[in-house]
Amino acid sequence: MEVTGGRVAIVMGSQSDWPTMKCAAEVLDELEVPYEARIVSAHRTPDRMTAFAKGAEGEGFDVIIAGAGGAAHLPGMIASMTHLPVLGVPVQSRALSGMDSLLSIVQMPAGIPVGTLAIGEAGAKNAGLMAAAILALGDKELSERLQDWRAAKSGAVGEFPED
Ligand code: RP5
Repeated sequence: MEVTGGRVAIVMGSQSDWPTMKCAAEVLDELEVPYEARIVSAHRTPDRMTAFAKGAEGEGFDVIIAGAGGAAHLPGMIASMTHLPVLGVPVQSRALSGMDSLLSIVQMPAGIPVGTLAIGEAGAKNAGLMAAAILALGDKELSERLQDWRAAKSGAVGEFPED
């Protein structure tokens, strides 16, 4: 599901981040949470980043998921320009396997928080789930869908390994 001006913004520094960040989109689709995905680079399109961050609330977004790799300034820069919750996804980089991304995103100075998830696809998926959990605080139907989703995942775990 892709709805312009949806409640979750998924932004990423590059087209090359999309294979990772679409894991957030997929889980939001499963939970029927509207989102919009955009490419917003802190380094290559700083004006676009600023316009996005300053306009996000006015566009109707409630939560921002921001993914970037390498010198990953995007989540922190966005967080500096909006009071909306920002969830950061460190994209796995080629040179340093995402450790550079992780440390760039997680080590925010006190006062400007970024909720940092794991490196790569697991982090993107969990960012989608975290965004849904935040929205579910004020949305009983979404809360029920999220609880059902989690129960289904638990129920799918076998008790014994199979060959
Ligand atoms: C970052 O640089 C992006 O978030 C991406 O993870 C990384 C590499 O970008 P490309 O060179 O693939 O466009 O800004």
